[in-house]
Amino acid sequence: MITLDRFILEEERQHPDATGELSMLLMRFGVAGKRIAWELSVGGLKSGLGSAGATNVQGEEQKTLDVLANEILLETFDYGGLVSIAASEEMAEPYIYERNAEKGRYAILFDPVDGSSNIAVNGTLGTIFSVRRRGKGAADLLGSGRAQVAAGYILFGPATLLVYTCGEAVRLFTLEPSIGEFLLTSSAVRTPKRGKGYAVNEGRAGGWAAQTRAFVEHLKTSDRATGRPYATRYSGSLVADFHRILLEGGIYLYPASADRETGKLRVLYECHPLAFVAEHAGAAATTGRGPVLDVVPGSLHERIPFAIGSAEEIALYERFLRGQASS
Ligand code: FBP
Repeated sequence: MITLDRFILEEERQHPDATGELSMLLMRFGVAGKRIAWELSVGGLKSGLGSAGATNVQGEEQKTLDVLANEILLETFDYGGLVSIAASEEMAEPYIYERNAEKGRYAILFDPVDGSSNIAVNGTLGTIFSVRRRGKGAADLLGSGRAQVAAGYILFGPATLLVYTCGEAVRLFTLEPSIGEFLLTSSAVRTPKRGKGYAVNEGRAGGWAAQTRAFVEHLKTSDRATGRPYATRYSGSLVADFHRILLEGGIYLYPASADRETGKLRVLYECHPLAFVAEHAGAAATTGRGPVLDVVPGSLHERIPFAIGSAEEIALYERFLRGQASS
C-alpha cells in the first residue's frame, strides 16, 4: 500500500536539492481533495446543491458547493508558509496570504468545482489545480503553461482519484475511504496515441467554424480502417471527459463559436493544468493554432478555444482547422 505521502517523500529523495515544500504542497491537495469529496457526498443533506445566490467574475451563477470548495482550498494553504498567493476561477482577484507573503515560494491556481452543471444531478465533478513559482504579484501568474511546477486534478466519481505531474511522469492515486488515504494506482500513466471517443457539446455546432464541423463529421463517418465512427462521450465535466481520454485516448473539444469567440474554458484554471498533465502522458492540447502550454494569457480569467486528447487526434484536428484535411 503506497500512500500519497510515502510516494511523494520517496520521490523527494530523488531530488537532492528539494526543500520539501513542493512535497508538502502536493500532500495538501490530497487533504483538500478528501474534504471536498466529503462535502460533495453529503451536499444534498447538508450545505445544499443549489445556488449560492451570487455570480462569479465569469458572470456564472455560483453554486453553494463552488463557494465551499473554494474556501476549503484557500484554508488548506493558509498555514506553513508554503503559498503566498492563490487565484481561483471563483474569485475576481487573487487571494494574498498576508502571513506567508514573505516566505511562501509558491502560487496556486485552481478551479474548485469543475462541471458545476453536474452538481444538482449528482454527476461527476472535479477540482483542477496548478502550481507556479511565486513572482512579485498577480501579474506574475500570467506566465506560459510551461512555467507550471506541478498540475493535476481530483476526480469525484464512484471513486475519488488524484492525478498529478511535477513535470515528469503522470501519477494516479485512488482514495481508500476506509483508511482515508490516497493509494498509488499508477506511477506513470500513458495516453494511447489514438482513441475511439470524442467529447464536445454538439448542441453548439451551429456556431462553430466550418472546419470544426467538418472535423466532428469526420469522426462520426463510418470507416472501419480508421476506427470510425468514434463514440460520443460528453459528460458535462471537463475533468471526467479528460480522465477517460487520459486512459483510453480520444479527444475533447470546446471550440470557439459565434457567441463565444474565445471558447469557454479558462487558461490558468482549466487549460494550462490539464495540458501539462496531457503532455507528460504523451497526449497533447491545442488552441487549434498551437500548443496550449505556449499560451501566455493577458488576464487572470482569459478563455481560449481548447482541444485536448491523443496526439493523433489533436494533430488531425489542427490539420482540419488549417484546411489541410477533409472527410
Ligand atoms: P465550470 O468550471 O464552470 O464547470 O465550466 C467548465 C465546464 O463545466 C466543463 O467542465 C464542461 O466540459 C463544460 O464547461 C460544459 O459546458 P457546456 O454546458 O457549454 O457544454
